[in-house]
Amino acid sequence: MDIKRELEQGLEKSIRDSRDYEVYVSLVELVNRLCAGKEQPSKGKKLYYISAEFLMGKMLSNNLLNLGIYDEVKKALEENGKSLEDIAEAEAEPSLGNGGLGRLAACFVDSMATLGLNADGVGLLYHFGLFRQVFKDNSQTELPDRWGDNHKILIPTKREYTVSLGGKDLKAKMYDIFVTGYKNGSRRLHLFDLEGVDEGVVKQGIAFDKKKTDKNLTLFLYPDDSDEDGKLLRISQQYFLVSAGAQMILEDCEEKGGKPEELHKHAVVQINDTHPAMVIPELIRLLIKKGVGMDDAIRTVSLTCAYTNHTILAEALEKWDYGLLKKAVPQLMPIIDELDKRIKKKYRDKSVHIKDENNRVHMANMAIHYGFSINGVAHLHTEILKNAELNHFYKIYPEKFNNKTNGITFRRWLLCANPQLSEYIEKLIGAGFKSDFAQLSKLMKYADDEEVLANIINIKKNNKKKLAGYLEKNCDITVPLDSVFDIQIKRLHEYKRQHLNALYLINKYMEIKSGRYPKTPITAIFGAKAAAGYVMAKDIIHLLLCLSQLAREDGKVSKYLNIVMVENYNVTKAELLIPACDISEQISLASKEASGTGNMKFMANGAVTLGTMDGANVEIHSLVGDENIYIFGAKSKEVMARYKAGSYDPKDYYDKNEKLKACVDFISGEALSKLGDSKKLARLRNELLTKDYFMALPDFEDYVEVKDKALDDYEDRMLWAKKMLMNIAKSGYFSSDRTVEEYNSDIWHLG
Ligand code: 26V
Repeated sequence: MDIKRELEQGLEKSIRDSRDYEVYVSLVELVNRLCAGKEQPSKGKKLYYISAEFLMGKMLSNNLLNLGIYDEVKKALEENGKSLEDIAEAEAEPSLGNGGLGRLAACFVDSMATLGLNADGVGLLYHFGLFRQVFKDNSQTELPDRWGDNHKILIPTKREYTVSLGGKDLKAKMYDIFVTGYKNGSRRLHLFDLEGVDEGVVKQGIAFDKKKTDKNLTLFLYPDDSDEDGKLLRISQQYFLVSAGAQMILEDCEEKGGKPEELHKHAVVQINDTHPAMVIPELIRLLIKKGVGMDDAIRTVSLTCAYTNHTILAEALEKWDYGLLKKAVPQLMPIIDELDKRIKKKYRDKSVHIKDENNRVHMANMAIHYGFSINGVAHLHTEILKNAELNHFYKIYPEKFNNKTNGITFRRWLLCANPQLSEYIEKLIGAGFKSDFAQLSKLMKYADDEEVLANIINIKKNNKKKLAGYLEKNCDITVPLDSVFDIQIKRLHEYKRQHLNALYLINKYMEIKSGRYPKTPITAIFGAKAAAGYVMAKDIIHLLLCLSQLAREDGKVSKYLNIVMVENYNVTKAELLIPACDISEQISLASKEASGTGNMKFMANGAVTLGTMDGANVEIHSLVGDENIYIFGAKSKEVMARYKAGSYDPKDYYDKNEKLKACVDFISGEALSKLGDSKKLARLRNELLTKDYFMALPDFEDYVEVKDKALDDYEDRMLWAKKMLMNIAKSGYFSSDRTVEEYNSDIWHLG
């Protein structure tokens, strides 16, 4: 292909005379043309992956790589005075997701396209996405993320559907994004947008009139739902997604000549967490409208829908007030009533009912009864679902429960994010690993090869340099290149325990102040957004930012300890941070992190995990063995027993351990209060001392000991490099291609 000619035709001028953004647009158009040419007619049963989030990240480089024209394009641009890296920067990151669940959905559509499955994504087109995080006075503030100026990736389609909300008819318009498969066909992500959405309703920050559903419906992902209007808006968004999605699915089925009462022969719907669970009653409702009887409609929908659980945190298992549902979606209530009635007739056990005594509708319960599969996302997580959290359901439907350990797309997270490492691996073991990541295990034969280990260290150094350059330019912070990069990046949540890391850093700070210096300087890096209304999470961000300032402004300390909080952490930043990491912090309270996927990305890039026996850490541990991971803290059984006993008191640990006491007190002490808001800091200390719901205090001592051991081991660079290599070599299991293949062979059964 003559790339230059292709691009310049679109530009109507030379590449050289075009601005980066113009070249970007022309490249997107080229990508879309190529994708359209690769589409295959949809044959046989089709999978719809329906999700409130798709955290796609920037798409250009990944698409070029998958289409096999990355090098060609790079060269053509360079010959015409442009750099692909600069042009890729012109792309804004689509803000269509929040965290792991959304990023997983993005990895899955990449794998579906790569594997050539008849499968598409279905989601919403949020104009302002989650929010853009800005730090002010050492605190998080939120602004709308105006990524939409980047609408070039969106392809308008002819499809539109009417969705009734609160008795009013609204119009859903469908836009598509092409998803490229690696050296294979392409698939589509279908996103619904409200016709007539009005960006002007957003006034200050991310505040807006929540009542104006006909104007605001697809503005934000997870708008604040602390009041009734917010809850109504969330329900409305969810229904808008599933109603438009269900209409599309039935239309597809009809187009293929399928009978509505045999929907399950033509479609399978994977429900990504509870947000889209209303697709079940909506499909039933639509089938009944088409003349299918209630029994048949329930039967075929139950054979069509499968549900993935991504969390055991009670607040995330959605329960909607019946009255609110009735206000937003009255048409759905007769169906929900019927589904509930059938369950109540069969089971006396209240814990499996759909509508509870407080008139709340349990979305997960509905999805388990009226779907044919329920899966957890890592071995431990599924075991906890079966044996504890959803045990009552497991007893009824043991055959429905299955595990699908999460995965990541190595195309983005290794090939694109870490080209130097990827090229080096190719030199060592050939290119086969690029389409079969299990082949990374061939690297094991180099575990004692000093030249290989030295090269891996060198690549890590280059990635650290790149990150340091970015931090210098964008965050005005200089980090020593010879320091150990210790990174914790993920949503901010108490169960993920960023504050446990903070307690460690306080301890380290105090050690340095008292003249005990680490052998190698430490650079601790965080990236995290806190939900706008989540007070404790925001207090933790405040603590981290104050700590960062404290270390930075103390010349004696900053030589040994730097604390960096990256603003507005997103996929693009993750791609820069992960390849530069030495120590990957995965320190959730055991039993709380369903899987984690960052842990897998770090591992593939040669970082060594410091973590609890939680989520997929457990599987990482069994793959790499004790010597290539640092495990600490209470195990899940112990934690669950502690909750059950109800006798945990953080004060017991605080009183017993002088070091811990000093660290906890430091939070609201003079040094930090001078830099921040003493009320917020005192509130945080008090929360830890009186509640500590996620049990950071009991794990503190072990965490300090094991982390210090990891830092000590880091001193022997060759030994450390061997650990890096072993992690890379064992990471292939976590390819999302493997996960998606398992979904297909166990759940979807696509041809
Ligand atoms: C729940 C809620 C509840 C109300 C407020 C907004 C909100 C937003 C998202 C969620 C669901 C979060 C579920 C989630 O992201 N789970 C993550 O899924 C990953 C992929 O399976 C997994 O690796 C992480 O461990 C899990 O936390």
